[in-house]
Amino acid sequence: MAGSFISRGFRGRRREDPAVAGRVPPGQYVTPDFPVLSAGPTPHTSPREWDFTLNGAVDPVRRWTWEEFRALPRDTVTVDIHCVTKWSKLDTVWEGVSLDTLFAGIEPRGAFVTAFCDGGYTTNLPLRDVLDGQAWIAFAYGEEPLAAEHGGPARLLVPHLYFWKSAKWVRGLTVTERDRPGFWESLGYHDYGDPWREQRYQGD
Ligand SMILES: Nc1nc2c(c(=O)[nH]1)N[C@H]1C(S)=C(S)[C@@H](COP(=O)(O)O)O[C@H]1N2
Ligand SMILES: [Mo]
Repeated sequence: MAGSFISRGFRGRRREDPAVAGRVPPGQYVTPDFPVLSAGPTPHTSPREWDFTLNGAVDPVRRWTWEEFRALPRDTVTVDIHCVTKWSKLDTVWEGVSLDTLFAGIEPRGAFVTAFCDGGYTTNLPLRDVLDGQAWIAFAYGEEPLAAEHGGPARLLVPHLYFWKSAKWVRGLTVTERDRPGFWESLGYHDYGDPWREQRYQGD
């Protein structure tokens, strides 16, 4: 009897499981793990060299040093994340600066952004998907500074899209008038990547 009360937590939950019903997009399973998925080696940029830039079709261009960035108002957010390789992780806790804070007082002249990163990774998103409380530049995970393998010192966090859009080691956003495919999007991943519509690959 007693054994039946042992909680399995979210370990290996299938999306049909009532405990997670409505929170797991089609084709995904829930994992307690936090896998590392990187297309290349992990860059190590010290805070002294790190800055964050908003450029491209924006007026004015903005740049924050690490110190300036860390002095900005921050949010703590608890979100579910969904990787295109089919794992989802529920209730992940992050701390970061909202993109609304970074775009305050900036006049964008384009409807798209490309995130760029140390190591050369890029990913594209509609500008409207990173505003209105939907995206952060996260510098902490689970109350600890963000580990380098997960994108530290800072990564983009856009939980409502597949996790490849959440660019690790992010150094800035370029606003563009036309949508320009990023790294995975050029290799056949979906341009937008909505997990609830299973937009994994171009044509989905
Ligand atoms: N710079 C950079 N960002 C990246 C990637 C990458 O290879 N380089 N991989 C993406 C992919 S495919 C996923 S699923 C997530 C994985 O993040 P994690 O390693 O913290 O789980 O980061 C995304 N951001
Ligand atoms: Mo991924």
